Amino acid sequence: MAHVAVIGAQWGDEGKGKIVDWLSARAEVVARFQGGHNAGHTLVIDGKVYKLSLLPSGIVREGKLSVIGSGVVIDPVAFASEKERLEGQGVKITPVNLAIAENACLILPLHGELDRLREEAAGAGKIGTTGRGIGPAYEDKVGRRAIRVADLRDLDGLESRIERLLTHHNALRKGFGAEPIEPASVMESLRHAAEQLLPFATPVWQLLAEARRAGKRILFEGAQGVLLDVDHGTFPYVTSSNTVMGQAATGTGMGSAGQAYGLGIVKAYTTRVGSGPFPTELHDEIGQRLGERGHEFGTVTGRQRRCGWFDAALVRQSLLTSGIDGVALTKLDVLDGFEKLKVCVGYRIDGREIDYLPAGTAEQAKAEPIYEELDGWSGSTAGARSWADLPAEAVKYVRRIEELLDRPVVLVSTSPEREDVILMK
Ligand code: 2SA
Ligand code: MG
Repeated sequence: MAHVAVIGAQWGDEGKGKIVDWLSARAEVVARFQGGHNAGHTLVIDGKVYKLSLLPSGIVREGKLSVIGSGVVIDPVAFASEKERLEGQGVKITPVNLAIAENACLILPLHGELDRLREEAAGAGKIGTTGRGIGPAYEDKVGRRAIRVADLRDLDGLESRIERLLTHHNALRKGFGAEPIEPASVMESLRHAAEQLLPFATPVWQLLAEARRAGKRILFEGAQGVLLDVDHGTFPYVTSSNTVMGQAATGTGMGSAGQAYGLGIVKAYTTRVGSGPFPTELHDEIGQRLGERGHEFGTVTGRQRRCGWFDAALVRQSLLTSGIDGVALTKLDVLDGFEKLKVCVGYRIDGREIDYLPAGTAEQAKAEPIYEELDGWSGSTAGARSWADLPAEAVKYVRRIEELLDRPVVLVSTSPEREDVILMK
């Protein structure tokens, strides 16, 4: 299979970074197509930890081309600091191994501020965003107010665009009691952005078309997860981009990306950070144990993640809406030592049984999980690299998940280390 799209099939943090890193050994190009520096991908390579937010995971491997597609919203300040941090760890980042879509939209300081102002004002009704300005930046894109990377080539010509942007933002800010922003401060941000981004700016759709023609393998790296998709996720508790596989095409300009092999990354239990429905959430010591064993804290914000049992009904839905062909199951080792494991196979809503989560917020709030109970295992799966290393009950757990999801589990990850992977035939 030539091209692969790696898609988180839950609420993010499924361990995509490690899988993308592992797969990138077998690809020439790694491209991001949505989100921004709200993503948090942790790679552990020979004991060394790399934390990526905006840059594609391919950046840590030499000889790979990393692409930031136009579907990504780019914060130049975050870009500069992430680049500097990685360079400090010995990673080379040059226009030879990094390309940024010239038609991508920018995240400016005013976007982050608006994001945080809104969240603060919302109190208990907040979304629980990462506060990185992702939502407001996408709003400006769709609202046709955004400044794009290519615009930075002609800063002097941006006066009227900045004015239009500020007419909108200053009116919003007024509503929150925040001071208006002066055009000069936006211009200063843009000057910095031009310096940071322009060396990497290029029509990436062309690069990808050439790579494709040359028979190079392209890996599309999703961020967040399908349940955070603005169309198919648990709206309004979602991020502001499409996270499903179809976005790999629009978010890079490689129209045929939808034909890639869809690899869904699925954690062996469930986590979510931020507000919103989570039918299998555990508020007891089991949930706590999952969080501790799985080190469930946000990579970007350090926020504690909510934890619960595996939800097969929800993931099955994700796989279908996203066009997933096969599954990589991650963090199986976190379940080591549990006597019993539960898997959600559907929901009861007002006494009615259904096998998917309906779109209505009220119905979602009422959804009670229907569980199936499986035996746990006392042995360890941590670091296993072959099927034969797994306890029999762990094999059963994986096989049952496979049945419930109606997709093959093609890969199992058993630790954060790059090489701790079981490949299914
Ligand atoms: P936003 O900031 O507008 O995208 O937030 C909207 C919702 O999307 C969720 N979201 C995430 N959920 C899990 N992981 C994410 N990335 C980081 C990580 C998060 C972190 O990998 O750990 O460090 O906290 C991510 N990004 C966005 C967010 O929680 C809101 O529910
Ligand atoms: Mg993450």
